[in-house]
Amino acid sequence: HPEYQYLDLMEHLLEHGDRRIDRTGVGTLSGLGAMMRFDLSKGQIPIFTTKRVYWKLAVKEMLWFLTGDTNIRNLLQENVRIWTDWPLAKYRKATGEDIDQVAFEKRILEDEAFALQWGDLGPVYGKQWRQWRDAEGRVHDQLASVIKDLKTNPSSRRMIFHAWNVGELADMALHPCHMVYQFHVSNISAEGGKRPRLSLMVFQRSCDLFLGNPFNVCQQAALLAMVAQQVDMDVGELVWSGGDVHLYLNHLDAIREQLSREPKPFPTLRLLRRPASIDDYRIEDFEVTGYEPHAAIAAEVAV
Ligand code: DHF
Ligand code: TMP
Repeated sequence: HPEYQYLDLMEHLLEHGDRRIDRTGVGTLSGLGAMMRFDLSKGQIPIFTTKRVYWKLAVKEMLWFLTGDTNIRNLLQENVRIWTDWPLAKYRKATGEDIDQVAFEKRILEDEAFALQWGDLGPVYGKQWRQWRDAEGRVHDQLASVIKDLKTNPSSRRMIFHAWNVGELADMALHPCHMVYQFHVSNISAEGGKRPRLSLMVFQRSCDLFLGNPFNVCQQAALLAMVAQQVDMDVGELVWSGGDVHLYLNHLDAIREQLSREPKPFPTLRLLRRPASIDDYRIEDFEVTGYEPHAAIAAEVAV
């Protein structure tokens, strides 16, 4: 079962990870360099089954990246609360006010001026994917360029979008974690005849394996399915690669519980509609069937 790539990586880090400090102060068991490959050609989607993964939150986060937006207000309107901790920490630090998460989220939702001032994460993923600003001030829609290349020059080895815009890192709430996306097309021999097959490789420089990774691989598979649909190709493989892959020390009991469980089959993803462009997908377009995971395992995110 392909989920063992994930479980084995966590087990490896439990046994051999380097116990070290990290930016958040929580501490991690860490290693450098990992890869997981998921064959999605039969319509599967890698939503891990050994704990329940809230795949709609992960796909909604991806749809939010695609809009180019960077304010948590639009996430909160979709009931996605995974990014609140960072603006909240900044607000508390700046004002000294001891506001709780629920009250802060309410204020972001109800007060547009407050959201503009305190809800923005800076020029993170969506901004860089859709509106990368270069040294001359020109703006580049990297995702649109990739889709254009896929349609006109699919043998290209330059179909990349990248979030690590060095000049803007200091303004981001968090530096990009999943930072390089590279597309690749197979079945494009000169003889033709076969339907081209689209694959995606991602490089993630830093990965919280227990909390972040299940969201990341699921949403990246969703992106691959959307782009393949837009360019009329079949789906091939998702190749996920990680730089600093780590287990937070406050997740270890949760991880041991997860490792005691047997994976179940991956569910199937179907796109119910063919939207006119990559900008027109909605969460209702994603149908996931056959997802019967083990129970959720709650854990604290390190801020
Ligand atoms: N920081 C750290 N330390 N780890 C992360 O994974 C991470 N991810 C970020 C931003 N900063 C991060 C964005 N993605 C959760 C999942 C993904 C995510 C942030 C948080 C999370 O907490 N997931 C929970 C449940 C979420 C919910 O129900 O709202 C989970 O059990 O999957
Ligand atoms: P860092 O910037 O110090 O590396 O911290 C970022 C943390 O967030 C790190 O634990 C990786 C994790 N992370 C993910 O695993 N996936 C994500 O999508 C995001 C945004 C963060």
